[in-house]
Amino acid sequence: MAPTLVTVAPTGAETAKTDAPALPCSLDELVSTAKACEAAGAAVIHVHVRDGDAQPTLDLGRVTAAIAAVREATDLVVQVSTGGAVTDPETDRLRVLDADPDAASLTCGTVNFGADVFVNRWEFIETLYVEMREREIVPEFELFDLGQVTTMRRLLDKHGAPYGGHVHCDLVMGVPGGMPGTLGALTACVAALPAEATWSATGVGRTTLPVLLAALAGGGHLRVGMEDTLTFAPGQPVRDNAELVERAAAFARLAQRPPMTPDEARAMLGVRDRRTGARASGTGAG
Ligand code: KMH
Ligand code: ZN
Repeated sequence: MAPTLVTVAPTGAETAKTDAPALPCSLDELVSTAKACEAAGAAVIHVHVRDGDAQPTLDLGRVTAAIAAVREATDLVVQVSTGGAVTDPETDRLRVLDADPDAASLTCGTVNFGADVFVNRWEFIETLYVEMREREIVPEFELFDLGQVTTMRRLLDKHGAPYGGHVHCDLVMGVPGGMPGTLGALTACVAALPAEATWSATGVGRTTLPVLLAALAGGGHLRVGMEDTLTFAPGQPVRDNAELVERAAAFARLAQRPPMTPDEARAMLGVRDRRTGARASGTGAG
C-alpha cells in the first residue's frame, strides 16, 4: 500500500487570531508550527501569510520571507496559496509565484464561500497554470466541487501536463457553498479524476473526520490544519496544528499507509528541490 501524503494547512485567511490564539500568524509562529508538524508526520505545508496585525496579506516581501524561513528550518515541501483571501485581487494572487515556492495551490473555479464568493475566472486559472509551469512550480489543484474537476481536465487538455509531469489534487469538502463532505461527493469526484492523478481530501469543520477516514479508505492522501478545522472534538478547540497532524498520521498508520517523508512527497509530486546545502543532500534533519 502506498504511504500517505499529509499536508498541513496551518493558518488560512479566514480565521481571526483573536478567535483562535493558537493560529500561527507571525513568522516565528509559522516556523515553529512547520517544525512541529514535520515532526508529527507532515510532508507538505500550505502557506498563507499574515501581516504584523495578524491580517492576511499577499505582500511579496512577507511571502518570500515566510517561504525562505520554512525552507531553511524544515524539509517540508512549501506550497504557497494563490487563493489568498476572498478580497484579494488577481494581480496580488499571481505575484506570490515570484516568491519561488516549491508548489502552489490552484483553484479551478468560482465557488460560494460562506457569505462571500471565491472568484476564479477561467482566464485567470489559465494564467496561473501557465505561469507556474514557466517558474517550475508544481500546482496543487484545489477542487471545491465536481464542476471544478471538469475545469481541471479542460485545463490539462488545453495546456498539457504541469511542471513535474504529475497531477495532484486536493478535494476541499464541506465549505458552505462547495460540495458536501460526504462519501458520495468524494466518490463522484475521484471517479472523474484522470486515472494517473493522485488526490488528497480535506473536510472543513465537522466533516474533517468523515472525510479523512473516507480518503484513507479510498487510497487518497490527507490535508489537515487550522485553515480548515478549529475544533478537535465537540466542545474541544484544537490545541495546535501538530495535534491535527498527529491524529492524521495515527489514522494513516492504522490504515497501514504511514505518512510519507518530504523527500517521498517531492518524488511523487515532481517537485524541484530548491533546498541548498545539507538539506538538499538529504542530511538536513533538525
Ligand atoms: N482562502 C480561500 C478564499 C487556496 O489557498 O488556494 C481560498 C483558499 C484556497 O484558501
Ligand atoms: Zn488555502
